[in-house]
Amino acid sequence: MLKLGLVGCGAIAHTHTANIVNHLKGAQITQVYDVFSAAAKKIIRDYKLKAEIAPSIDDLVNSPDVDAILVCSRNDAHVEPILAAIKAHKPVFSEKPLATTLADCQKIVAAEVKEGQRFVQVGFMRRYDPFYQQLKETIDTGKIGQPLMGYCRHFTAEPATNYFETPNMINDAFIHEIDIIHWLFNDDYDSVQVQFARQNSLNKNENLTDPQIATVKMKHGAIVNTYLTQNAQYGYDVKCQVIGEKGIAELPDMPKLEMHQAGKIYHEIDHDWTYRFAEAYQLEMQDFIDHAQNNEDPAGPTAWDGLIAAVTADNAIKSQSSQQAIKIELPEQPQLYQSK
Ligand code: ISE
Repeated sequence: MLKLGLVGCGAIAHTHTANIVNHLKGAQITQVYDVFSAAAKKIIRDYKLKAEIAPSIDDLVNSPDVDAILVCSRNDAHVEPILAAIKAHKPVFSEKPLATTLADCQKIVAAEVKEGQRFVQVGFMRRYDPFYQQLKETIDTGKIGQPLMGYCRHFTAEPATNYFETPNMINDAFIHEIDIIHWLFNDDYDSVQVQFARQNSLNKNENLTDPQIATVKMKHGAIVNTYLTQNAQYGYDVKCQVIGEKGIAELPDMPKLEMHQAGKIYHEIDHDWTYRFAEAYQLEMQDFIDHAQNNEDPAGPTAWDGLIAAVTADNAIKSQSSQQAIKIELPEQPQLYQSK
C-alpha cells in the first residue's frame, strides 16, 4: 500500500480522496494537512480515513508514514510542498497549475534538475480522457496529416467560485487548453492573444470579463482559437477540433446516450468537470500511484509541462490588458525533460 500525504483539503481534494477510497487500487491517505484544521478534520470524517493531521507541510512530507504527496492546496501554495517533496525524494502529484509564477516553476524545475530525477506529475487530467487520447493518437499516427488549425470550447455553467475573476479565466480554465494544445500539436507556442467578446449580461461578477477568446499561434504556424465562458448556464461543454492537411478529428459533442423522448432527440450535458472528466481523474491518479509504487518516475505531465503552461498563462493574462498578441519566450529546456 502506497501511503499518501494530502496537502490542502478543499473541493478538488475531495474528488481525489473519493476516488482513492472508492475506486482506485494500491494507496491510502495516511496524513493530511490544511491551513484550516476544520477542513482537514472534515475530509478525515467524510471518507472515514485512517489518517492523522500533520502539524506542518514539512512534517507531512518527511513523515515515515508518507511515501508520496498530493498537493491540492490553493494555486499559489503549491510550490512549498512540491519543493519539500523533491528534496525528500518522494513522488508528488500537484493539482494544476504547477505554480502561479514563472519564478516558482523555475525553482521546481531547477530542484528536479539538481536531484537529476523527475518526481512531479501535474494534474492536467484531460490527457487521460479516452477521447483526448484518441485525438492524440490520430494526430501522432499521421491520419489527418500535419495539424494546421484548431478550435476549442471551454464552457462552464457558472463560475466555480465567487472569487473567479478575469485572470482566472486563464489560469484556472484556459490553462487546460494551454496544456492540451501543445501536447496534441507536438509544438511550442509562439504567441498568445486574448480578446473580449460582447459581455454576457447574465454574468453576475463585475470582476469577471466573460466571454473571452484566446488565440495561440504555434512555432510551426498552426493557430488554435479557444472560446471561454464561465456563464454558459446550460452545462459544462468542452470541445476540441483539430483540422489537419487531409482531415478533421474532434471530440464528440457529448459522450452520452442519445435520447428520444417527449417529442425531442437529445443528449444529457454534464453539469461540471467532475462528471465530464470523472474517468480521467481516476486514470491520472491510478497512473501516479502505480508509478510511485514501482519506484518509477511519474509518466504524466511533467514540471516542464507545468512551466510551459504557467509562462503561456502569464502572457495570456498580460494580453488581457491590451488584447494584442504577446510573444512567448521559454527558458532552455533541461536535458531531464527532453525525452518526455
Ligand atoms: C476549474 O478550476 C477546473 O479546473 C476545471 O477543470 C475547468 O474546466 C474550469 O473551467 C475551472 O473553473
